[in-house]
Amino acid sequence: MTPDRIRSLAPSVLSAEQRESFFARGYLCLPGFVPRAQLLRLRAASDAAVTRTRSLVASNMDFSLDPDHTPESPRPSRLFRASDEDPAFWQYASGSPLVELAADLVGPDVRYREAYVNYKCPGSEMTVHWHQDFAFFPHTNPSVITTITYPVDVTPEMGPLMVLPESHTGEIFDHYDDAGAFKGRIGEADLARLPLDRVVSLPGPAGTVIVIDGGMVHGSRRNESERLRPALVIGYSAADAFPYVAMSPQHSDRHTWHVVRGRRPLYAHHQPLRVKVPPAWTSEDFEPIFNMQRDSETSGSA
Ligand SMILES: O=C(O)CCC(=O)C(=O)O
Repeated sequence: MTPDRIRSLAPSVLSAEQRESFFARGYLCLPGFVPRAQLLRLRAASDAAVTRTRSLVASNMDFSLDPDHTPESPRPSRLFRASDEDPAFWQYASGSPLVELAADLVGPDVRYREAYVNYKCPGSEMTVHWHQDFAFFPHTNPSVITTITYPVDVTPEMGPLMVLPESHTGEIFDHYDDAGAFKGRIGEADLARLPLDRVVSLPGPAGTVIVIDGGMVHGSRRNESERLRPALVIGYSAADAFPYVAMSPQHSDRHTWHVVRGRRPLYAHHQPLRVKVPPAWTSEDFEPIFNMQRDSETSGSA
């Protein structure tokens, strides 16, 4: 699906202006997007996941934990495969209004990718350095999006998502280091070429949904507040965009790569894009983004 084909179809949850703004700027921030009842279910599911980490002493296939996590003072950093972990997450990821939002942006046939929750605990060092999602899972065409839902109010000091508007129209940067290790972040030399003074921070009230293009340069700072910052991340693509590599076992849930709206395509749509192929994402070489980014800490912080 190309933007021109998508434009020929009327949007259902966005206005035509919002859709144009997404194509031009690479992101939308939609406060109040999640209906109240659904928001309460998501918040309860997120809280219940935090409570489940009380039985854990170390990270596992379901949760990544902060180094100072204890069962008495639970400090998760990521819930993997949220759609499998709680029906509330899958109901949200596979239903309206989120899938309709995806359809407005990638076309009527929508492929689901993944769902996970990033938790930034108060006092946590967790920073997400500048990166582009497409570098983690390149597809045969760029009709790939990520949605971020805030189940609670996210204020500016809580480490909200930050985006560099229009960066989705440029190149997909190298996310490997000079030694050939995938670092999940854009290197210093490339960052120096980017107008990071134009970065936009996106705090928002509970129920805000942010959607970014797979090529968007984005990241987030640490949580400087006393409150937990959960962010539910759910990805989709046009159904005719096929991934080059499998998802890591940590991120691959029962529904990964399923078409959740419209029809399963019989042909892939190809659009040439130069992007390095990421690692094979076996369980052994997979690390959550903040771990793989951490051992190359430099001034390129978000
Ligand atoms: O949780 C965040 O602030 C950033 C999320 C993100 O960019 C990611 O998980 O790739």
